[in-house]
Amino acid sequence: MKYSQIKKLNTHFPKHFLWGGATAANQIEGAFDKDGKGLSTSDMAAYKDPYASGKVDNFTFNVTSKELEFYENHPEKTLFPKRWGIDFYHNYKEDIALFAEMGFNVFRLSISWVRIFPTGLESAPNEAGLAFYDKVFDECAKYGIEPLVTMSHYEMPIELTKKYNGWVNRALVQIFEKYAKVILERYKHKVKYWITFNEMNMNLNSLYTGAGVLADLVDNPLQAAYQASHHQFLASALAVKAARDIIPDAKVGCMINHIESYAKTTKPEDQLQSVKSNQLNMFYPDVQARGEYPSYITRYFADQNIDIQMQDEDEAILREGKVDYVAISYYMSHVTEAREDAAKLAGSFDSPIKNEYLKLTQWDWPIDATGLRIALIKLYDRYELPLFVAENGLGAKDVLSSDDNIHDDYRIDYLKQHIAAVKDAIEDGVDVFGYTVWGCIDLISCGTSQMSKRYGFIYVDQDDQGKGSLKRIPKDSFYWYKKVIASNGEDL
Ligand code: BGP
Repeated sequence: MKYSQIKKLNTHFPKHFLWGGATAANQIEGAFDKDGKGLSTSDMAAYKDPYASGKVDNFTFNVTSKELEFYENHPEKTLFPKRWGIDFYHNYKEDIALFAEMGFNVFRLSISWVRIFPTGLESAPNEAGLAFYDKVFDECAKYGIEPLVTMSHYEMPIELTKKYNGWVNRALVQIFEKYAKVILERYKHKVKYWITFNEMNMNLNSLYTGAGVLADLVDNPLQAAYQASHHQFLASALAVKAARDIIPDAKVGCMINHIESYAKTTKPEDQLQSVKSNQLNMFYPDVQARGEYPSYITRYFADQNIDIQMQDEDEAILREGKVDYVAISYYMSHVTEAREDAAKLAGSFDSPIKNEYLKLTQWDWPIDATGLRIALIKLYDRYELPLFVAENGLGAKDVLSSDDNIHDDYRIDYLKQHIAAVKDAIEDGVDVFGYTVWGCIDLISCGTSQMSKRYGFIYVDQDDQGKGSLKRIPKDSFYWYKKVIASNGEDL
């Protein structure tokens, strides 16, 4: 027997590869005050922020206690685009039908915690909220679309921020566990694929968005980010355990925003920094996939004066709640070098060092399809667990042409390169089982709260002020992706 007969080279996407798109409740649903829903942290993330600056805020990842107080007292003075989304709440049938037309066999969406527990503290869940997702999952089932559900995607009850300052408080662990058990139980016959927390590593970047924490109320934001993350690790592990009890064939994943860090030069110190930056990026799946804190973090915590609170049972909880797969969002790579602030920059979206080989998006995000291949190879080497690309895509300002279409060849180009990179990674031996394009229908941008930063295959007629008919128009990329899916990734 020859080696090649035992180990086959994978030159194609696997037969049952999951193709689809990804969204988050707070960026699409709207109907922010319907059917008993409570207010979430994302309902309090403003686009136009008259209190802080009087001008359009281009980055809404952090909110201070003063801003929150102002928004609560003067909601009429600002814009909260995540309250209106794209009204998926009332258009889900039409939208899912369009996804089906493209051939999706998976749709990633999140459940809005505040539809289920409006303040997080109720003893019983809100039936109307639960019923909404039943309808959504049933609609998916009609077309053979597998839902992949994120339990917590950048939103949580604002009451938990006000009462506990979010995830820095250990009380959140049990509160979340209860929410997780309720949704697992309710949807056990409808949902098999789960992600516990979206991009947990972004806590380092966006304490409010990721962990519901008002950073001005903590002494040391970095310490708070790791403390909040520790509580989310526990909550995630408990949710994994609950999923195994409730849904025997459930697949539960963790997720990070993977930003690969290249060394600026071949200087050994720069190379070392790249190793360290990448370790920090993978710290989250290290804990969630291996079930324990990695040894390198001890020195990092000591260097950064971080000392988080743990309890005796925590190590066992983490060990027993290891995930089944690792999901990533992938948008860009970074460049790093040996410098004082390198550790801080490792967790940040913005890198001050440019990569001369890469073009940028309209929002200055470096476009690097090979970086996706590198990420997949490294993550598989590290965990030998199945991988899922839960987000990837191009945010761009689409313009409606005179024939009322969107000719988004730039998006097709971007996706073509990245899907080819996934295919190459599969040929490199990596086990990737699905790919969902971020914002498969135009939605409210997470970081900027703008509508005009569009990712979709489907255009939604709405502007940054929330004006428009909400009409859905398939873009050129819609027909292209349909062809990609129909050919199982052969026809790019
Ligand atoms: C990820 C988030 C998404 C999302 C995407 C694009 O970090 O999980 O919610 O929106 O990034 O980011 P943005 O909307 O800021 O362009």
